[in-house]
Amino acid sequence: MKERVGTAAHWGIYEGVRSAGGVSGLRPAGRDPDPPSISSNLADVSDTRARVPSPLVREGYLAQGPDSREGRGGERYVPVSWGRALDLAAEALQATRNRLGSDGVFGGSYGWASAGRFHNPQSQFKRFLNLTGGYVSAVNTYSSAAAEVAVTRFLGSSRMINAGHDWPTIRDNTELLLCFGGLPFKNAAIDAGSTGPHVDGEGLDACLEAGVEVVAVSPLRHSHGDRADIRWLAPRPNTDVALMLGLAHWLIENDRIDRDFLARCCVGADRAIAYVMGDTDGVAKTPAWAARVTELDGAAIVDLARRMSEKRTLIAVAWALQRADRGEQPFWMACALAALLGGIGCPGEGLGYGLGAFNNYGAGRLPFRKAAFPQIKPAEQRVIPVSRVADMLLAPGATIPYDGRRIAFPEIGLVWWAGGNPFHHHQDLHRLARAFRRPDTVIVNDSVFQPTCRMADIVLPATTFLERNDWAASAHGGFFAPMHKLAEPFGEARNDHDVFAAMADRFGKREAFTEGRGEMGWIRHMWSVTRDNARSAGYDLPEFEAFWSGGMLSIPTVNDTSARLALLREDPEAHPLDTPSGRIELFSETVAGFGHDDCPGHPVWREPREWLGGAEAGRYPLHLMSDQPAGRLHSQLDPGGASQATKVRRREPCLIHPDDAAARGIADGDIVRVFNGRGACLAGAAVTGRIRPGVVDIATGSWFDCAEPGDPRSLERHGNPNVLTRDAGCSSLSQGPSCNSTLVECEKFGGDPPVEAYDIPLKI
Ligand SMILES: Nc1nc2c(c(=O)[nH]1)N[C@H]1C(S)=C(S)[C@@H](COP(=O)(O)OP(=O)(O)OC[C@H]3O[C@@H](n4cnc5c(=O)[nH]c(N)nc54)[C@H](O)[C@@H]3O)O[C@H]1N2
Ligand SMILES: Nc1nc2c(c(=O)[nH]1)N[C@H]1C(S)=C(S)[C@@H](COP(=O)(O)OP(=O)(O)OC[C@H]3O[C@@H](n4cnc5c(=O)[nH]c(N)nc54)[C@H](O)[C@@H]3O)O[C@H]1N2
Ligand SMILES: [Mo]
Repeated sequence: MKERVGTAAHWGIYEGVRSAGGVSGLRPAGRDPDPPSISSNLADVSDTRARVPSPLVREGYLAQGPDSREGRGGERYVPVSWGRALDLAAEALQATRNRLGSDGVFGGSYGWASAGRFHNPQSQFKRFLNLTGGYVSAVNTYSSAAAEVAVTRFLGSSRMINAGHDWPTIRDNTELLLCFGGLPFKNAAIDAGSTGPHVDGEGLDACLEAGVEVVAVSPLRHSHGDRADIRWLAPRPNTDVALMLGLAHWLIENDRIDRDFLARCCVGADRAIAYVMGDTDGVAKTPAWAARVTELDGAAIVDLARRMSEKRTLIAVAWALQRADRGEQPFWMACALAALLGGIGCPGEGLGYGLGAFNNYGAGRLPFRKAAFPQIKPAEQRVIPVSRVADMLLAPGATIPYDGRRIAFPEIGLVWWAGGNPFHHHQDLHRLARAFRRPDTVIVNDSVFQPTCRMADIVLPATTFLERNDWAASAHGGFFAPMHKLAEPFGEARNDHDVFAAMADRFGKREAFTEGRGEMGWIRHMWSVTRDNARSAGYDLPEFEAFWSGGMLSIPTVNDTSARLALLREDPEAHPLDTPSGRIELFSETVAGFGHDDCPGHPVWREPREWLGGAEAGRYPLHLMSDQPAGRLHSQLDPGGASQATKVRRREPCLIHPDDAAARGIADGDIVRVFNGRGACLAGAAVTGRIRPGVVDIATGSWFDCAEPGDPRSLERHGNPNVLTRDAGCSSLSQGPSCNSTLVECEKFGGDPPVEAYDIPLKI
C-alpha cells in the first residue's frame, strides 16, 4: 500500500511516499517560497553505492589488532557479523579503559548527523559512554568557535553569536545593511535539525523594495551579486578588521559617535578609541591606512563611513570571518563599530552576527526547551577545544592555552565517531591522517562509507533518517515536524540507538541505556517532556497522537538576543549583561589579564599568519577561501545528484578570476592542481569575474580522495580544500579553526585521474 507521509531533514520539512519499494515522491511539505535544489535529491541518501552494506573490519585489524595501525587509510575491509563487530568494539573499549582509564577514550564525535531529536547519533553514543565509564569530549564548534569564546567575554553569552533581527524588522527599520561576508544565501538552505519555509531570499528582496541600502563586503559575489541595487566591496580576505578600524577612525575624527551610548552601555570605549586613533601604538587607523591593508579605495571607505553616520545601520558579520587566524577580532571590532554608532538595542540597528548562516535569519528561538535524548552528562569531564583534535592525538601530554586556562592533552587509545566526518571538517587532512594512526582503535558509525571510514578499524552501518521514526524541531523559528519511516533499512544497517543498546548490553547496562523503551516509546516520551516544558511556559502543544498524524507545527518564537540588548539600552542598571561589568566590554579586563599578544584586551588588527600581505604570498600568491557548498550540506549527499551537478570534470569547482587564470594558462573547465606545502588537490577551474583577483574559492565537502593519506605529496583528486588549510587555533583565546587563512598556488593539470572516493574497498 502506498501512503504519503511527512519527514524532515536539515534542509526543511518534507513528505514522501511510503512503500515497500523504497523512497519516492519526496517533496517539500506546505508552501515553501524557495525550496533548496538539494531537496529533489534527498532520496539519494537511501540508496547509493557508498552505503555501508554490513559491519566492516579493516583487514589488518582483524589479523593483528592495534599493531596494524599504520595500515589505516590504505587497506580493504572484511564484512563481519554484527555480533563479531560489536564484540571487537567492546574488547577495544575495555582494553583502552584498562590501560588509560576513561581519559583514553575520545568521544567528542563532532558532526551534524541528521535531523531527528531521538536518533541523534552523538546523544546515543555519549549516553552509552557515560553509562559505561566516561570519555574525553570537545567544546565549541567548527562553525563559530572563535565567536563563541570571544563574544561570551564582551557580550556575556555565546548565544549572542546569533544576534540579529528578522527580515520584517530590517525592512521596517534599517536604512543601511552592511554585510561583512556578503550575502551567502546558498547557506540559508538549511538549519540545524530542520527548518520551515525558506524565507531569506524574499526577505532580502522586500528590504530592497522598501529602499534599504545594502552594501556587501566579500571577496566573492554571491547569487544576489548581479543586482545593481547592492553595492559590493571586495577587500583582501581576512582584512575586514582593518576596514572596520578605518570606518571607526572617520567616525571618531568627525565626532559622529554616540558618546551617551558608549558611556551608559559600554566599558572601555576610551581604550578602544585610543587604539583606533593610534595613541597607543603610533599607527592611526585612518581610512587611508585601511585602504592600504584592504586594497579598497580610500574614498569609498570615507563615503561608507559618512553614510553609516547618517543612516540607521545594521552591521552583519558572517561566521566565516571568524573561521580565520585571529578570528575573534572581526566579531569584537564589529561590536565596537556598532557601539560607536550607538544603535545597538534599537530595532533593525546595531549587530547582526550570522546573517546567511542558516534559514530564517534573525527569527528567534522557541520560548521553551525541546527535549533531547538524555546523555546523562557527568558533573566533570575532560575536554579539548573541538578543532585541536589532531594536536591532541599527535602530542599527548602537551598543554595549550584556552580561554584563560591551560588544557593538557590526554593520551588517547580509542577514537570513536558517530554522525560526523573529521576527514571532511578538519584542516590539514594529511596531518589528521598521521594523527589517526596513533590510537590503538578507531571506530566509525555512519550510513555511508565516507572518508573517515577509510581511516577506521571498525565501521558500523547506520540507518538514514528516511529509515526510522522520529520528530524534528528547528533551531531558529519554531517548527516541529513528525518524521515517519519511509523505507526499510539498507542492507544490514541499524539505528544508532540499537547499536549502542547492544553495546551497553555487553557492559551489563542495556536496561539503564534503554529505560525499557523502544523507538516509539522514546519518541512519545520526548514529545511529552517537550509538551510539559511548553505548558510551563504557557504554550499548549497537541497530544502525541494528534502531532504524529498531523503535519508541520509552527510556534511563535522569541528573539532573546535582540531583546536582551534592547533592555540593556533602556536601563543598563536594571538589565546588565552577563559580563563582569554588566556592560558591553570594548575593553575586557579579563581578556587583558590572560596576557595574550594574539588577543589583547580590546579589538585589534593583527596580521594573519597567512594572508596576501605577508611573506608567504611570494611563494603561494593566491588566498584560498573554503566556504560552504551550495549543492549539499558539508560532505553529506556528496554522491547524490544535486551535489554531482555542481562539479566540474567530476571535481569540486575552484573559482578563479580571469586575470589569475590567464596568467597561468588556465581555461574554464580545465582540471587544475591547487597546492601549497601541506598538500595538493585537483579541482575543476570555474573562471569567473565574481571573485576578487588573487583569491580562489573551493567549497568544502567533496569526499577526500587520496591514495596515501598522510603524505603531502600524494595528490587529492576530488577538490577537497582541507588538504590545503592550516590546522592551527585562531588564537590563544579560542583555539578555534582557522581554515580561511590559507595561501595556495594553482596550475593547469595535464591528466584526468578517476575519482574513487565513493567506492568501498571491500574484501570479499
Ligand atoms: N575548510 C573548511 N572546513 C570546514 C568548514 C569551512 O568553512 N571550511 N566548515 C566547518 C563547519 S562550519 C562545520 S559545521 C563542519 C561540518 O562537518 P561535519 O558535521 O562533520 O560534516 P557532515 O558532512 O555533515 O558529517 C555528518 C556525517 O554524519 C553522517 N550521518 C548522518 N546521519 C547519521 C546517522 O543517523 N547516524 C550516523 N551514525 N551518521 C549519520 C553523515 O553521513 C556524515 O558523514 O565542517 C567544518 N569544516
Ligand atoms: N548549502 C549549505 N548551507 C550551509 C552549510 C552547507 O554545508 N551547505 N553549512 C551550514 C553551517 S554548519 C554553517 S556554520 C553555516 C556557515 O555560514 P558562513 O560561515 O556564513 O558561510 P561560508 O559559506 O563559510 O562563508 C560565507 C561567505 O563569507 C565570505 N568570506 C570568506 N572569508 C571572508 C573574509 O575574510 N572577509 C569577508 N568579508 N568575507 C569572507 C565568502 O564570500 C563566503 O562565501 O552555513 C550553513 N549553511
Ligand atoms: Mo557549521
